[in-house]
Amino acid sequence: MNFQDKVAALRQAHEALINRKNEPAEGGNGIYVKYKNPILTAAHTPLEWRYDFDQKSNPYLMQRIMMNAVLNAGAILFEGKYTVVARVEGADRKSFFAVAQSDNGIDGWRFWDEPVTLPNGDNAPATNVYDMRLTRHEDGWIYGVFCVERHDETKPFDTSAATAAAGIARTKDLRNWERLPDLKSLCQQRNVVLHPEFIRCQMVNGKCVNGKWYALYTRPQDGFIDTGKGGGIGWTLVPDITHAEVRDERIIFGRNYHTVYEVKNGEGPAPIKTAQGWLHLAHGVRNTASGLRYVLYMFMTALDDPTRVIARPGGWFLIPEGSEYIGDVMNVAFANGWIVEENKSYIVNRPIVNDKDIRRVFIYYASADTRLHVATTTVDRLIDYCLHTPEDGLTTTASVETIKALVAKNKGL
Ligand code: M1P
Repeated sequence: MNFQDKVAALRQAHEALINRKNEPAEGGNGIYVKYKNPILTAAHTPLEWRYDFDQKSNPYLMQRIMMNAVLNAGAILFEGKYTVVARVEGADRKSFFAVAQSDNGIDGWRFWDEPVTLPNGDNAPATNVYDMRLTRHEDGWIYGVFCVERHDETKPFDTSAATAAAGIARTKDLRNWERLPDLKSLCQQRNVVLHPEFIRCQMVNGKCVNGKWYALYTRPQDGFIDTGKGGGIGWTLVPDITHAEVRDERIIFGRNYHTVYEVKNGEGPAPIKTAQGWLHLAHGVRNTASGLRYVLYMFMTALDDPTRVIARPGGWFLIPEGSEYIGDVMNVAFANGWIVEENKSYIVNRPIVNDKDIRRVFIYYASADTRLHVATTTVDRLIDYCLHTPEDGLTTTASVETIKALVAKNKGL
């Protein structure tokens, strides 16, 4: 094959991959539908990022820049398209952000021509950035809050010692990003999520103090890997997002012995507002003989107080299954993006039908830190899941009693 034919074949195969239709996977649990194919992989990244198409400088048509993975993505509806800002990781282990869009949220995902150019602002340069949570805030900006990783200069001889902070950037068009100062915090933070609404009432000694604060979900950690005494999903209010600092941080959903969030517990994407409360998707981590296991779980908080947990379904909600299990970091399901469908006029006008919130939800989750998938469901199903899945009773006895109660109910039918 001559050079031009090779280029044509490469382009044809890439287009075929991008245009491949996705089908619902068989089976399922009635809560959500998974799909047969991942929506984005390293192979979906534009060929121009990887190949030098100049025959003179690349006569063998070799990949000059290799891509390793496409994973944890922030997600948003943007100009009528399902849009993710994905974590793309190159062969050099450096992650960067890249925008990809689809018309239906399930297939046809295509990256924009270039990765995101993220300015440093006044912050020290980062070695690595990842896991951007997107929040369309009521102040009119789209915020991206992400992990900023730097070498820990207090340990010059430890080449894997790192520090994690939350970087904050905002945009109106996903092309031009204004970088704000990193979140100031006394401990390490790398799973920080901006709540979409201002908090206008802060309870102090049982009394409401009126104001207008940005609210951040945090995940305080003593070390880069070690959680230490860091307790789980935290909450902090910030008067000025352009100088964000964790002053008062309290844990709203902690870690717990022998649960799926025993070792780490962090908020996933920004929560979804529903008539019955805020829906939260989060990750829980436990340790096993084969390393950390990351699963997704859900909870709900009160509409008038996003810190008050009102539903705590027990156990995991979504795990890596089958081939999802395998990849760079085995046994990991991670999500920092979901989209609730709001752009269809029939849904905007009639979101509640027969007491059910029929808006579709697209959950973007990555498996094994390697590829990005979608699972679809509805707001109503997620509420039903949260309100009617039994809580974790925290002991074997309690779990058995919960199962027996269900058996007895079924026998009585
Ligand atoms: O490898 C699993 C995850 O590990 C880190 O997550 P966390 O900070 O929650 O422990 C991140 O590197 C994340 O991207 C990755 O999916």
